[in-house]
Amino acid sequence: MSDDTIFGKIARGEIPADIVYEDEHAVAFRDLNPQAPTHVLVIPRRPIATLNDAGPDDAELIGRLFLAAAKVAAQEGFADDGYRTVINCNADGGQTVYHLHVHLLGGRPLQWPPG
Ligand code: IU
Repeated sequence: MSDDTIFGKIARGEIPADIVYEDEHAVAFRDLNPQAPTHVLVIPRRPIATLNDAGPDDAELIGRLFLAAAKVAAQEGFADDGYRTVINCNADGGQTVYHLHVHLLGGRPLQWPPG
């Protein structure tokens, strides 16, 4: 599957990002327009456009993205205080980049519900 999104380029190392964690399956980097003191995006190296495009074979990979987010939360020092992980899907979900990503937001109390 081809992936010409900016996140695909980051995953392949073609453009720089402020990477805070990476492994064989995932890359986590700081959001350029942070909505909290820490705002990190965790992406799979393998391109999946939206959560709707994930299939049963992606179940483990998606679990790994959330485990990576928890690792970054611990790294950033707010795991015990708390944080939020979220995947936006398609237009009404607010998705703007079509390479699946988990937002990790932390470092301040977060409001609920989101807008
Ligand atoms: P969304 O869930 O697709 O809306 O999230 C996209 C995020 O990617 C959003 O928070 C942007 O600020 C962020 N972002 C980025 O960090 N670097 C980029 O080059 C682009 C978007 I384009």
